[in-house]
Amino acid sequence: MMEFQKTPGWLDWYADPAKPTFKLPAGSVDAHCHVFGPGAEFPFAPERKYTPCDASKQQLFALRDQLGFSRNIVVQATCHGADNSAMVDALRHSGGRARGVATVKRSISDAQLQELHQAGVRGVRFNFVKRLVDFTPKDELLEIAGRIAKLGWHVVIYFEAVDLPELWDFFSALPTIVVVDHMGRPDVALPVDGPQFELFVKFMQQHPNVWSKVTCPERLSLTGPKALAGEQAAYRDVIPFARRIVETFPDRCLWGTDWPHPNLKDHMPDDGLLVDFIPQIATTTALQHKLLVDNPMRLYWPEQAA
Ligand code: 0GY
Repeated sequence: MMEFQKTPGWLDWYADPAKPTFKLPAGSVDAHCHVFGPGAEFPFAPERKYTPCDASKQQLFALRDQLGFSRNIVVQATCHGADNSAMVDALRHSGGRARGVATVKRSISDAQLQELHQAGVRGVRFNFVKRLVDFTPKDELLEIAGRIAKLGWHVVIYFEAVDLPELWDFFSALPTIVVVDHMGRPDVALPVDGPQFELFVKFMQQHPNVWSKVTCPERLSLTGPKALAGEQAAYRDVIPFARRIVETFPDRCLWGTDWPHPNLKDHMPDDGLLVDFIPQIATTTALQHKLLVDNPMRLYWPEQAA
């Protein structure tokens, strides 16, 4: 049996999350989460940049129920490379309550793509965060995008805000819906109406096929999880950024926990408190319903969407 040693300093997911005070609307979707292994059953990829703790499908489904979600979108984590078996196994054991986003290589066959589709995969992820993956040539990614477009899938992109100018033309050439992870990772120390975030807003304005996950306050925040006396909330520096996206693009935003939160360095969030962050960024019941139910259902379960 393969034994894995976690990356030094690795923070494990929070074992006993609070029951959220915010009651999620019926049918809510956690639209960004992962499974890790377990490594003994689904070994981590040789080319991985980190070795995580285990985070199994059973633990993911227990979290879903504890928080009050109905469904999950399981996104292939880079520690599994292009071996989607742990993610696919989670989809197959979800009773139809999970769909997935895979990582694939150009060498994947049509039959293998079909098999992923049958399991519930509806997208591929292209990752441009240099600490997570090695470079993949753009022509290979465009070829993959062209093939998965025929299945009705979308492309999820993960990049750092400073890299958007250089990636703009490539992203513009993608022929599918394009979903951006974590609002394109803005530097939230900069003004919400400054040039960096304005560029991202402009990117969404100019491309009606682009959606954004308003996820990962715990990853983006510099002020951190502690609500100060008299201050509004945890992760208060992220609120104006996420709120801007939710209010400007109410029909093109998604929310997820990002459980089990890979590569956090200073704290591990209580996922219950992350759910309590939602009403800070989606401030009306109408916006909350779009963010948590209507939008993810339209993208991942169009056959069941209202
Ligand atoms: C996230 C963020 C990260 C990692 C991954 O697939 C991954 O390894 O996505 C990160 O380290 O920023 O979305 O989980």
